[in-house]
Amino acid sequence: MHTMTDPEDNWLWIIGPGAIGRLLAASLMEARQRELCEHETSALPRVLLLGRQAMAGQAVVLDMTTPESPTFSVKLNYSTIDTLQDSPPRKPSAIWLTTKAHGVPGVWQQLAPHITPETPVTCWQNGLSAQPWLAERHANLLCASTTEGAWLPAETGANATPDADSTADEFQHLGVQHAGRGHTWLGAWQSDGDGDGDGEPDSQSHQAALVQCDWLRAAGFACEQTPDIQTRLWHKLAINAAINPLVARYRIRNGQLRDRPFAPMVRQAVEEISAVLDSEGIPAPRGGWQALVEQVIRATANNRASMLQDVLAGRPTEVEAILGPLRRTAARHGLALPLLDDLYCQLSTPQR
Ligand code: KPL
Repeated sequence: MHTMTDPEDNWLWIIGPGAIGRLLAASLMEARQRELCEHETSALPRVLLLGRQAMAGQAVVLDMTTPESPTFSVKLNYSTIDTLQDSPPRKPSAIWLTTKAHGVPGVWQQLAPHITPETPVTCWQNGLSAQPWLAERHANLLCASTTEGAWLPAETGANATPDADSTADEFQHLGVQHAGRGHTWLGAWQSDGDGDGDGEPDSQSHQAALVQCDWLRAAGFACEQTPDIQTRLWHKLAINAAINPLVARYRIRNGQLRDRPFAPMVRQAVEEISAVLDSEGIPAPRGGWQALVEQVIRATANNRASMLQDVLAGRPTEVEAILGPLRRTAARHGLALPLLDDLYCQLSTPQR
């Protein structure tokens, strides 16, 4: 029998077992097992998935369907954030935060006592509220921006509870559907005054970003390290701001934005957004903002956007994380955002 090289102390904590958290956890664990089988060694970390909800045991099975292959299943360690206090697991070598943006402050309060200032923490949130908030509290901060498409199967929605079938083999099963392949950018957060956007090649966070890009590539994701993650985050925010509030407000699929009366609203939203980004010096995409937003609407025509799904499920939305930074930047530059302000107000009051 062969001895497998499998460093015991290389643990990645993924906090937030939503669609992206499950996608990342399942893909990394599958790649790690494959590497161990083929080469008897793997530089990929073990994964501990952390969530709020207690599961049947200290492990779960993730069942993932992918665009190319049948469902595969991987078992991985699971713990609740609440139990970190009582039985702290092995210290992590890195942390990926995959909760919604508004979940970050609560999670951070419970997490901070268990990690050192050197632990690299990567924010995977939409919008631009969690990242600057965390940058004030933790220096070794990375951010990721991804266009991977992942959904929770209906029967295992965000509030899934263990069911009789799923515990037949003693572990609770969590599903995730990898709906479409995309691209991921990863980079060190540059706090104001950190430099001129060309990064600090020797910084801890930069090194961590290179390592984590390797992990993601080994797990099958197209990933690029970037010295300017802020611009990437603004671009994703712009797309989300043009699409999500409108589809959530009118409860329509993305593709319906091409029809009347919505198409002129999209154009107005994009005009308001691009004026804010121009004033902030954020470079526009090559073909312009209108073309980029139209292209995303076309590519995701059949989707119910994440904000619409939150509204329909009665969950808090990411409206603050997405429209909040635009509204604050607009106020700083004296710009009016009539449509986006109106959508912000409507979506900030509880939806029925
Ligand atoms: O990212 C998205 C989301 O749903 O949050 C878009 C691009 C709008 C696709 O639905």
